[in-house]
Amino acid sequence: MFKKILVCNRGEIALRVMRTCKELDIACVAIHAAADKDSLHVKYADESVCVGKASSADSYLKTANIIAAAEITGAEAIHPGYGFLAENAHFAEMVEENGFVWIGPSPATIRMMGDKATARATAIAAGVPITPGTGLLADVEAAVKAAAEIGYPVILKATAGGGGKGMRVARDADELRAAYTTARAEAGKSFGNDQVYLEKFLVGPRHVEVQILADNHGHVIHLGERDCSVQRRHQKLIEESPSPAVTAELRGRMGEAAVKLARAVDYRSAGTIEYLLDAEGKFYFMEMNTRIQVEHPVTEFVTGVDLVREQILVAAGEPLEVRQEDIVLSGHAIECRINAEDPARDFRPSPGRINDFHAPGGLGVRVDSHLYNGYTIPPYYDSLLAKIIVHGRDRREALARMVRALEESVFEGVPTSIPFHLAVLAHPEFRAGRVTTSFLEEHLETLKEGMRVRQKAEQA
Ligand code: MV4
Repeated sequence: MFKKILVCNRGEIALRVMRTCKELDIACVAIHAAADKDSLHVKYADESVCVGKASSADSYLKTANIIAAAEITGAEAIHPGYGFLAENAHFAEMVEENGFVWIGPSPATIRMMGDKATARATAIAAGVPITPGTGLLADVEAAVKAAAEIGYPVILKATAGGGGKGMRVARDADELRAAYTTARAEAGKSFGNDQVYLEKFLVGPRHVEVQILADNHGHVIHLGERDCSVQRRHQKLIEESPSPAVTAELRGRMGEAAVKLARAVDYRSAGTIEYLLDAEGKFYFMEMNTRIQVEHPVTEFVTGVDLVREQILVAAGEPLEVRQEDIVLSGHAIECRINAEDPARDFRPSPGRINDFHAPGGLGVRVDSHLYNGYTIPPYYDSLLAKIIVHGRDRREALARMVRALEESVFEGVPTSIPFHLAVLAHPEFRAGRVTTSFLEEHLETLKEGMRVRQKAEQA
C-alpha cells in the first residue's frame, strides 16, 4: 500500500479523500493556492505545498507545479477528487510518465469517455441502450436529414462537452439550422472542438446514474443508483439513493448494462454511468463520469462501502474488498448541496466570512464540509460550502431527518441555499418522489413562494 498520497484538490473533497487516507495509515500531502492558505484541507494534511496564487488556472490547474509538489514531498500516488484535473487525460498521463500512480482509470479510458460521440458508439457496441441519434455531423444538411428520420424535438450536443455545456434543443428544421450554427460556435469556443452530434430530445426524463467499481483483477460491480433529477442549470442540488422510480428489476438491468459498458472500456477505479430514464421506465445511456462524484456519499450510506477506499486499493493493485453479492442496499439516503448563494436573489454567489458555523448531527446525519468558525469563503472557486447527507430506514424517515438537519444548521454570515432546499423538501411532488429534470424550472415560482412564506413565519 502507498505510504503517501498527494490530493490535488481543495475544499470538502480534499478532506474527504484525506480522511480515508488516515484510516489506511497513508500520509497526505495537500496542495493549495495562496488564497487557500487558511483552508481546512491544508490544516488537515500532514504537509502542504503552495502551487500558485489564487485563480484555479494559476494553482489547482497548474499541472507542472502539482507534479513538482509530488516530487518534492515524495508522494507515490495522486488523487484528483472531482472537477479541476479529475477528467484530464493529459494530466493523468503526466502523472504516470513522472512515475506516480494515478488514482483513477487509465488516461486512454478517460479520453475515450470524454469524447461523447465515442462513448455513444462504445455503448452501442456493448449492447447498452442509447437515445436514437447520430454520430458526428458533417454539416447542417446531415443534421436536418437525421432529425427528419428521428423526429422532433432533437438536441444537439458537443462531443467534447458533457454536463450541459454546448447543448441546443430544436423543435423543427428552422430551429435546428439556427441551433447548429450556435452549437458549433459555442462548442469551439468552450472546448476547442466544435464537433456536434444529434439525439432525440426526451421530454421530462429523470437523471439516474449507476455507481460502479472495477479493479485490475477482472472484478466489476455496481452499487445501485442515485437519482439526481433535482438540478438547476445543470448543477445538481439534491441527490438520493435509491431512486423512487427504480424497481429492483430495473436496478438489476441498469446495473448490468453499466457493468457491461465498464468492461467494454477496460474500466478500473470508481466510475458513474449516467442514464436518462423516461416515463415508461426505459433507460438510455447518456455519459460516463470517470471520477469520484460530489454525490458519492448517498451510495456510501445505502451500501456501507467507502468508495474512496476502494479507489485507493484498486490503484495500489489490490482486488476490490467487496463483491457483487456483498452489495445490499439498506434504507434511503438523501444529499443536499449547501451553496454560498442567495436563492432569493437568483442564486447569486454570496462569498464572505462565516462568523458562526454549526453542523447538524445525530443519528443518520453526515456532513462533508471544509468550513469552520471564522473561515472566509474565497470568491475564486465553486460555491459548495457543505454537503448534508442523511440516512433513514425509508424515504419518509430520510426526508424528516433532512428537514431536521437543515433546520439545525447554522451558516451565520452568508446567505445559503438552505431555504430553497426546505421549500423543495416540502413540495408535494418531491415528497411523492415525482421529480424529473424539469422539476425546478416548472415549480420555481411555487418554490420561491414557499421559501418566502417560511421565512415570514420564522420572523414572526
Ligand atoms: C438530454 C435530455 C433529453 N434528451 N438528452 C443535460 C446534461 C447533459 N449531460 C445532457 N442533458 C440532457 N440531455 C436527450 N436526448 C435532457 C438533458 C437535460 C438534463 C439531463 C439531466 C439532468 C438535468 C437536465 C436538465 C436539462 C436537460
